[in-house]
Order: sequence, then structure tokens, then C-alpha cells
Amino acid sequence: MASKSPPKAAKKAARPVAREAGPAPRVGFDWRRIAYHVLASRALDDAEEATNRNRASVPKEHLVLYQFSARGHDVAQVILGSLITGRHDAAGAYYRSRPLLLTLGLTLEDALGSPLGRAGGFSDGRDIGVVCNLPTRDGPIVLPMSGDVGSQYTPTAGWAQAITYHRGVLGDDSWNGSIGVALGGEGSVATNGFWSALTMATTLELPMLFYIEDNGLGISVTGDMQTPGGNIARNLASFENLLVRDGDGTDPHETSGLVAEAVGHVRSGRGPALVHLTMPRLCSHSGPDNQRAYRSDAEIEADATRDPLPRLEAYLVPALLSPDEWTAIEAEVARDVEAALTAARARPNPDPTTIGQHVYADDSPEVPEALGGMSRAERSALGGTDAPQEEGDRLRFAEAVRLTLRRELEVNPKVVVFGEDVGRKGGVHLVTEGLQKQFGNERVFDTSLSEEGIIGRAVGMAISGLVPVAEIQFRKYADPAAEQLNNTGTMRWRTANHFAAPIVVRMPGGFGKDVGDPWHSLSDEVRFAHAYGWQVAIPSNAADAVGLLRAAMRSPNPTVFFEHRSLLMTGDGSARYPGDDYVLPFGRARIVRQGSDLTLVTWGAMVHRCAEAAAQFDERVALIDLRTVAPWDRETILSSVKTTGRCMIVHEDNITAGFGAEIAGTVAQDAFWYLDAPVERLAPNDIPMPYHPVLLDAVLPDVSDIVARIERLLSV
Ligand SMILES: Cc1ncc(C[n+]2csc(CCOP(=O)(O)OP(=O)(O)O)c2C)c(N)n1
Repeated sequence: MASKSPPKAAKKAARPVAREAGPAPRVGFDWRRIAYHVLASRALDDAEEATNRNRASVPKEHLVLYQFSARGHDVAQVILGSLITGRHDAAGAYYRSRPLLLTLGLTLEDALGSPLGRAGGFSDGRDIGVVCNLPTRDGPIVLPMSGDVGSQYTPTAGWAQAITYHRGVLGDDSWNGSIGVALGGEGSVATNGFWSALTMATTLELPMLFYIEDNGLGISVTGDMQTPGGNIARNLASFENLLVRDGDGTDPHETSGLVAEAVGHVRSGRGPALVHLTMPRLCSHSGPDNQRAYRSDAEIEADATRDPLPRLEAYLVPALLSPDEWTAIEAEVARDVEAALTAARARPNPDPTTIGQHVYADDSPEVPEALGGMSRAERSALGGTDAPQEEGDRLRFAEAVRLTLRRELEVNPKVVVFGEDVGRKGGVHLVTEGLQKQFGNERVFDTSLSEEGIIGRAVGMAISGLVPVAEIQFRKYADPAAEQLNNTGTMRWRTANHFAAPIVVRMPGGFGKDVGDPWHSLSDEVRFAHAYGWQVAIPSNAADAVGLLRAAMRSPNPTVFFEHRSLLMTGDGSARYPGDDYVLPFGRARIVRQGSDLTLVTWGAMVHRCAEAAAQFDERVALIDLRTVAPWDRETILSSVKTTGRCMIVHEDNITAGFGAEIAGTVAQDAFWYLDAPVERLAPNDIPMPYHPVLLDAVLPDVSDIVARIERLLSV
């Protein structure tokens, strides 16, 4: 329905305006377009707020369940957006970034339809409407946002590093002059992600812009709690390799000057920049928040006088636009938003029968490809076989991983391998030894000491089309990256298959040879099996390591690849090299030995202890090496248990809610009538890994423990 009069907020904000004598509108900006997008953003906020305010009288399906306005942030953000024009530019944004998305191509209908949770849009009703993404194929993209404040920074830094890779290593000139821009509030400068990305961008001199929108408040916490004195620009004034600019984000002239300078600096390859702009938040933090609970009327009124919209009008009218032209833009916006609202409300609800789709990739040709990782064509061109070569040399576990990385680096220029000490030293476990020398430090490199940075970087690189293989030095040290890891796993699902980040995370863990401790010997694989969207491999030998690592590096899904410490430190996992093209599909367990009376299930280094134990029972004990816990091979285990009638699971992770519980539950449910005895689990009794070998032995199941438990179960 077309509306003749301008929208309410535009009217309220735009008049009366005292025209101040000021500078002429800066050349090089499409100010008419900027005015349109600012007014459109206001009208979207108005429409949603008005509906929610009148909740008693509007249909329930018109309410926005989680509403966020950007009023006050809009003018500066739209000015910034007007400069993000490169074909390979990317913005890492956050929930208050809708004005920016409008400038980058978000339609008004999607902008309204997604907060209503309707079908289509950026998440098909799966995610909060302001947690958006923009998967443009041939123009600037908006990386998938997350709900976690600060989590946008390291993936954007990863994108910026990928720009240098596409340009420098892959020789693709279309990436010249591209930039990554991370937007965040002043609260977000206190997060790990901000500092990690700042370290990455400044040490590597990446083409990255940090754009900080300082409205003085987190939700209710003031900016002086986020950085001393409340101004991050002042505090970073002496930061090496960083251009810092600070200004008033309500002043279009100042803002356009500072942002253009910073964007120009980053585009020209002179390194990263940070722009800090102050602006008011002319609304509560979000729909459910009431700012009157923590702000006085005087504070709210003082902010209202800083509204940037009247300043924009005064800047442009009459210097560039006549009053009638401004009014015409308002009317155009009102018409467009009204039409978009009608169309958004008419969109169907999302289809509940599709909710299980896109947790993992679906390679059916009719399913569109997500943005991120290799294309289907690239993956299938790499080929591969699941038939191992017969006559390979015997090699140890670490060598197997190194050979596979080397081979994939050779055949796939998109592969990059990195982590702490991975480059010059070759990794603390020496798994990547020699690779940097062979492939150069763009492809095999050391990173700063930030696991959040390692994983966030991998995400940004993967979205740009690369194949990142990140090393986390020890399993325990993945903890600081938990947020990025979790968000990686849900990315495909929550963006309704628009984006995916198929990264490989190599992670040594588990007990070592006669050595353990709470930091270097954690396994806790169940955490990743429990996380959404991840594949998890725990190979027990060199041949499986080759096949599973290659499968991971050619997969459209992210993978955690465990390298067991005891296998890295001993010859226990030695096996014949299965070949340069060997690919072992996930979810295919290995029957290590057949047996008639009991099925013993395990994975990782415990396979070797279990094999020794099972050998003491002639042909009575079948041993199955699970190889991967996500996905896991239910069929092989169930069919074995159905013939043996007994099941015992051994693992080194905690017994409580360890992966053995999952297997036991499945066996109890799906093979109950075949069981001759209760399902048995043998695992550490919820005790962390200790240091002294005597203590370590007391915690871990050893061969005699396994033998004793098998005997007991066979006697039932
Ligand atoms: C990691 C994390 N912690 C806490 C929250 C809850 N939270 C959401 S927004 C917010 C304040 C963010 O303030 P700021 O970065 O200044 O952005 P603004 O909302 O002011 O634009 C908080 C604490 C969150 N989403 N993520």
C-alpha cells in the first residue's frame, strides 16, 4: 500500500532543523543514495518498533520476537557502506549493522521478513533476524554474523589474510585492493576476538579496517568499563602498524572524511586502520530491553539532541538537494518500506519439515552450493580412492600426517597449513617439519598465540574459498577457541546453506608415552561429537590417518582431526602407507579382529591396548576400531553385537557422558533383544589426567584392566 505522507520517524527526526552554515557536501559520495538508505533504515526500525509497541492490537504473527534498532548508528554506517564496493570486500558485522547491509544489497523485504522469522531471507527462520549474512557472489559480502559479541573480528582478519593469499599466491588480480571491514560496538573492544584480530592485522599488516561504533553503552554498561577512559582510539594511538582515526559519527562531513581516509589507507596496501566514531543509541539496546531502567530522562534527552539524521538533512539540504527532493526521498522510502512490509508479512512461515537440513553438506546436485570451501567441481577433480595401495612402506603416525599434508599442499594450491610453531619449527610434535621450507611461509606459517585467532582466521579463509588446516597445539588449548569452533559447526545450518566453513583442525591429545597431565593429555572428544555440524576423526594408525585426513581436507564439512599423543610419540600406530590418493570415508569403522562372544569397541590409542587384551581370548572377542566418532558407524557395531550378544566399550575420556555412553545407549535401544549381558563401559572414573606415571596408570584403563573386564563380562 503506497503512502502519501513521509514516515513518522523521518518527519520527527527531520524537522525542525536549524540550518547551520557548514561545509559543502563532500564530493565522491552518492549522498542521495546515502539519504535513501538512512531513511530506509529508520523506517524499518519505526515499522518494527511501532508493531511491537502496539502488540495488544496487532496480529501475533506481525510481532518481531527479537527486535533491534540501529537508530543513531545509521548515518555513519551507511556512509561506511557506500565505500565497501570491491568485488572481494567483506564485512564482518554484528546485530546493529542492518543499515550497512542495506547499502550492500539487502532488500527491504528480506530486512523485514527475516526478523519476522519468515521463510527465505538469510536464515529461513532459523536465526534472529538481525544476525544476518549476505552471500553476494560477485560483489562485497557480509560474513555470517554470530550472536556472540566480538566473534566477528577474527574471521574478518582471516578474510583479510585470504585477500593477500588470493592475490599473492594464487595470482588472482581481481583481489587487488580488496579489504575486510569489521564493525563492532565499543563494548566489543573488551573481547578476546578484538585483540586477537588486532594482533593479526597489525603483525601481518593486513588489509583490514576496524570500525568501532561508540554509543557509550554495552547493554547498560558504560564504555569506561570496556577500555580505560572509554576511548579505544586514544588508547591505541601508539599501536604499531595501525592508522587510528577518531571522530564524531553524527557529523556526516567528519565521518565521511575519516572513513574515506581509513578505507583508502587499507585499500592501498598500507596496512590496517581503526576508526572510532561516537554516536548516540536512540533506542533501548533491543526490544526486550528498557533503557529507562538504567538511564535517566536527562541522559536519554541529551542523546536525542545528537540524532545524526537531522544533521544529515541539514548537510545536504539545500546545498545538494532541494527541500522538495528530500521530501521526495522520504516519500519514496515510505512507499518502498510499506510495500516491503506487506510482502514480508505475506511470506509463508518456514517449513518445519526442512529443519534438519544443512547441519551437514548435502552434495545432491539440486541443492545449491554454499559460499565457502572448495566447489563440488574442485573437490571431485581431486579424485581419490578408498582402496589402499598394497605395497606401501611402513611409516609412523606423525610421518603419515606429514606426508598427507605435503601431498595435499602439492596437488591443491588452496591448502594452507598453520598454527603456533607450525612453520619454522615444524610444530611442537614436528608433524609439519620441513613443510614451510618446501612450500613457503604464505602456505605454511606460524600464527600469533591465540586459538580464537587460529580458528577465526581459518573460518574467514575458508569462506574465501581456501582449505585451511589449522593446528591447535594440544587439545586442551582449543578451549579459548570454543566460541569460533561452535559457530563454525552451526554456520551452514543457521545460514540456511548460504555459508559454510569447511576447515580442518588438527589437534594432538590424549596420554603420552609414560606421561600425562591435565593440560597436554586431555582427550574429551565427546565435546566435538556433541557439537553441531562437526566431523570428528580419531585414527588409531598411520594408514587411517592418511585416509581420514585427506577425506577431511576434501570435505565440505568442518573436521576435528585428533592426533593421539601416544601414537605421535611411539611406533604403536605404524602402518603401511596406503598411497597418495587414499581417502577413507568418515563413519566406516574397522573390524580389527572377528570374535564370537563379545564385541569390544574403542578408538584412538586404546585400540592398541584393546588389541593386546582381545588377543588373549582366542576367537571369542571381536574388536572394532570406530575411527570416527562423528559420524559413527552404528551399523557395524550393531551387527557385530547381534552376533556376539555382548558389548564392551573402552575409552580414555571420562566415563560420565563419554562417547561410550552414546554407544551403550544405542546398543541398548537397537540390539536389546540380542544381548546376553548388560553393556559394559571401561573408562577413567571422571578424574583428570595426572602427571606421575604411577598416577597416570592408575587412571587409564590398561591391558590387565581390559582383560579383567572382558573375563567378567564373558562369565555373565
Ligand atoms: C560473548 C557475548 N557476551 C555477552 C553477550 C550479550 N550482549 C549482547 S549485546 C551486548 C552489549 C554489546 O555492546 P556493544 O558492543 O557496545 O554494541 P552495541 O549494542 O552498543 O551496539 C551484550 C553484553 C553476547 N551477545 N555475546
